Amino acid sequence: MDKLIITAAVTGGEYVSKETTPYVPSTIDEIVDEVVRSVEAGASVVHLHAKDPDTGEPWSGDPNPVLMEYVDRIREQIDVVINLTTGGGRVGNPPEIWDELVRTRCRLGQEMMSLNMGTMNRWAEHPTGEIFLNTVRMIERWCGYMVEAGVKPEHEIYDTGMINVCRQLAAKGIVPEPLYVQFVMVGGTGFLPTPKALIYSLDQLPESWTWSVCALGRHEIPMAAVAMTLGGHVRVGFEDNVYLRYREFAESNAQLVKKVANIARELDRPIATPKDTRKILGLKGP
Ligand code: KMH
Ligand code: ZN
Repeated sequence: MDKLIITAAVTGGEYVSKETTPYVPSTIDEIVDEVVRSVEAGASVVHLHAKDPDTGEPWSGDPNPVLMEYVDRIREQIDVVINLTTGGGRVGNPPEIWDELVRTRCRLGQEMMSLNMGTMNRWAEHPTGEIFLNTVRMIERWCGYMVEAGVKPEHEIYDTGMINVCRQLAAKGIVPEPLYVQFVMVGGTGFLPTPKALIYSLDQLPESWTWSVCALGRHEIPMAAVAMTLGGHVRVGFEDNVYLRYREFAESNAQLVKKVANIARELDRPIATPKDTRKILGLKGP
């Protein structure tokens, strides 16, 4: 079993702002500090969305200059694998320009990017509306941009049908195998966050592929524990959950990272460093 890759989704993503919790980082200093704390707690990958520094809402307009500053500032502070979003960065941008925004975003110095593997109804209110648009043609183009730039796609899977879209990408040679997939267990309009749903999905995954799990809210830590025992990797952080325990806000993403790191240690599952993670996922390095 590989060492455990812990991803910290520190910025709160598209749905968590200062209105949700006062602890979500939104200024660049806050975000860099949360990244450093999360890496010191055991994270080897950080996943980032561009945020409005005052409100913590998703950045409206071209997110790339904001994300580039995050990458540069983080690189000055600490070694970590950086994963930039493509599901985010749509607020205030018409779909006609998403392609160009993503193509440009492939070259900000990060090693990984999220790639959402299908269109679905959103599981929460969002400024861009009810539909989370990811057509097969978009996915194929964006995947091509990532591979061309030497960036590793993290294939976000919200339902089993999306595993087949991953298989088609590999079969068409658009992305080299083994793929790295993440089961995004959002409940609501996607996977129910249950061990049964995960095991059913794993049955359909080619043996050589590596995988991670993220689940929302109170399901985050229990599903992380299940994933760890099954040999998978985990994602935690304010993008998926803002509570340390029932009705108690986590004051830092690092507290959530520490929780899963402690569970891993009790399971004698060593935790991957950024260097280990680059080896496990075949990353080119910063
Ligand atoms: N929002 C998460 C549930 C992305 O950023 O493109 C999955 C995610 C996707 O992080
Ligand atoms: Zn995200």
